[in-house]
Amino acid sequence: MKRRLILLVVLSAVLVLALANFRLAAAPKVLKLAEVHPKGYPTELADEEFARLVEEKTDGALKIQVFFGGQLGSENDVVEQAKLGVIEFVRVSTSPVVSVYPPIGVFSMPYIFRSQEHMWKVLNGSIGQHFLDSLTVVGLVGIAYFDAGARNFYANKPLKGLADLKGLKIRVQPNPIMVNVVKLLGATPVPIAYGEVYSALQTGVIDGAENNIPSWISAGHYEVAKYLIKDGHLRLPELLMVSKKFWDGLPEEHKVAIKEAAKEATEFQIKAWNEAEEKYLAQARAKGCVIREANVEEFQAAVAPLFEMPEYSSYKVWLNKIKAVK
Ligand code: GTR
Repeated sequence: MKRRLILLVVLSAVLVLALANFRLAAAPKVLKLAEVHPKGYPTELADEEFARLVEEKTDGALKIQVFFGGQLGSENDVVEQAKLGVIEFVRVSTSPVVSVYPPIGVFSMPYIFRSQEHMWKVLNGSIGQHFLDSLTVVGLVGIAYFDAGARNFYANKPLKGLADLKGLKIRVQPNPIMVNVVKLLGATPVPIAYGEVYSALQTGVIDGAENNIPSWISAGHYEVAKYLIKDGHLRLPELLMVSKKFWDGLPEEHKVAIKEAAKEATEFQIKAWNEAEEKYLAQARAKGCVIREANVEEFQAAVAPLFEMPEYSSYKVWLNKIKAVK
């Protein structure tokens, strides 16, 4: 009887251990996704939707946690970390990618998209696919674009026209093309990370910045810089990318699931974006912000020499292709 009891105890212990082991083996892998925007911002909402879809499509095998609000670092930092495989997914602007993959700087050239529709035709066509695919050479896998609307200038002083930008210290993303654009417009470019813009405005390190209306409002920049001039110099696509190091170790069915999820997340994001643009514009008006329409031709003429700079000559072929997309 005693022997039987001991055997039973031993067998139960073995069973418990085996079950625990099985649980461990089947536990979903938790993956990181870096996002600079706060919770509820349209790209963050799309990241969450992407995470939900990936979990659903991989039957719970892949679980993505969205680290919003820049918790994992600046966009330039997280791009580097994704290259190393420390972070699996990043949602960033195409701008910080220019430092690791200069050809994508084509999208940072000003006034190249005629409208939101034109941009999406380009991104959904062979040009967009080319740039997503070519990121693998630097250790990144591009899986989707998101919408970031159009960027405009804003400052702590009234901006009625190009002349008002003269001499102002304007924050730009750490991207050499934007440095040149702002110089050509007569202002002083100050490249700093997104997370530092608010305090730089408050302390007077900068007089203004440039971004889309949802960022201007959601990051609180409008509190210090309430004058915005709508020149729409950039429609800078956002990118959702995977670390190639991580990607290469995935089974084929998970790659397919991630790509499908990214496609659906893009559709979701565009809708969220369009709603957010209206919502934030209404907020800007309610908060007493001053929004003026720019004489865009005046701005375009000022930046025209950029297109003749030798460092951007390799962009010409792509710029012509983009222009030709009807
Ligand atoms: C926003 C973009 C962010 C970040 C930011 C910036 O429009 O969504 O990813 O790039 O601009 O200006 O740094």
